[in-house]
Amino acid sequence: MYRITGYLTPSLAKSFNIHNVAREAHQSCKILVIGGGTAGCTMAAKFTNKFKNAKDRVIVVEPSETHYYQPMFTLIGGGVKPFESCHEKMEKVLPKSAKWVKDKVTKFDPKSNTVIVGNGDSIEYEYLIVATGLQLHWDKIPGLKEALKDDKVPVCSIYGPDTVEKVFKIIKNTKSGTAYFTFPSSPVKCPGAPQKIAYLAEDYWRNKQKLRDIRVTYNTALPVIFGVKKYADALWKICEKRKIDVNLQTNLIKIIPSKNEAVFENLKNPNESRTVTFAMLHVTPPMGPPDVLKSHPELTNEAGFLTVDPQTLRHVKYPNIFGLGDCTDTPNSKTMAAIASQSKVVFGNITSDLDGKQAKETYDGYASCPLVTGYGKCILAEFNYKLEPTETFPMNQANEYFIMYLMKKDFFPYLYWNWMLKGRWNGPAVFRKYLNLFSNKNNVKEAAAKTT
Ligand code: UQ1
Repeated sequence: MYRITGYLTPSLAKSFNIHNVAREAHQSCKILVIGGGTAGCTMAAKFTNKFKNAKDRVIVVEPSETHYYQPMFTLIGGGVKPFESCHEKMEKVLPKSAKWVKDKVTKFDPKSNTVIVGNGDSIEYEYLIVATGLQLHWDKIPGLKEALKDDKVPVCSIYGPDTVEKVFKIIKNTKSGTAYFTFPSSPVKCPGAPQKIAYLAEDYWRNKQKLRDIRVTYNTALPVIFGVKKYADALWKICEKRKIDVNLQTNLIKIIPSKNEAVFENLKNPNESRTVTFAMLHVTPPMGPPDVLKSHPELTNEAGFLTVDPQTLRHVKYPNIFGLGDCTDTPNSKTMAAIASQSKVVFGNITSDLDGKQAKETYDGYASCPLVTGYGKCILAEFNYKLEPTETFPMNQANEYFIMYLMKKDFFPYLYWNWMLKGRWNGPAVFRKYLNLFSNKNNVKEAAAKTT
């Protein structure tokens, strides 16, 4: 068999009558982006804008046909928004002048600045941006996959495009018994979402006057309800007032769909497990880095997350590799708002490198989480690496506000599709600085000053 590396396209191969050719094309670009999710699309947009849409300077490797606005999944699960509101064709969201390689990466070769994709093609880069996101491990909980597929079993999850539509159907059908909402013992994307859906379900049953017969429990593997004390205090009060039972260090390990039973382990005492019968079970699946990162330990930490400097987001070993979004080992909360801030840092630092200047953008760990606490209510949590609140608006954001709910429902999606995916949204740091001139949030003022 011939092995042709170079410029022989399949049609040329056909016209030369060469068969059985292992086609191995080689391409090269200035900026190679791995992943067409939020982080990948945003970075591709920023660089195609910079290169004034010059063709093929930016290549994006992404196998999926569809791009999802995942923050909408909570509201779809709560019956507030239709499924149609959360997705778009990948070809429509990737910048026109970026080249889309519709394949997945199978190998990183950072020493030769090359990656190999599924069909064997190699792509050489000057700068590599890794934005693969993380992987959902539905199969790590025995019984979960079959329970999700079975319409008669009240098990659901807002975490998958294929599973999210079942959530509201189950909320509507639940009449009596105990509803369990879970949070796994792994890093997760949007760590607020597992409890947001619990609040929405509880509010739905409250409005329908079903709470006399339904008990709501939130079961988290974590030792806290939320990582930032200010918001955790507010959330504990909400749970107490609304009689939502919170079980900490409680981890779902198994589902028995035929009996509507779930098994939880007690992480304080791993030999102890408890089997319960559920009226509804909302599962947040365990998550982890994608396999392709796990198989490249020179790029990752022990768990398989890309090792980048937490401030500059530059890879710790390879200076022309950057990472952002859910695939990195930085200790921020994995949210879309975090990506908005990170995108400015990655763009700024690569641009400085290209211009021969000192790279000086730094990321302070900003993340934010619109914690929907019911229909029409939301706490807008904003914080940094130090878990200090870094609030944008001149009010106490630990309180529930209707305006924050409206932002979550209507403004952030608009911001995302029209600004962020076009490379024009860097998070609220600039607004925070000016809006806080009118408030006495001193800690916020200091944090805002540091982010500019
Ligand atoms: C944000 O920037 C963002 O990205 C578009 C989100 O994603 C959906 C958010 O949820 C939030 C809260 C922010 C932060 C923005 C402001 C104005 C606080």
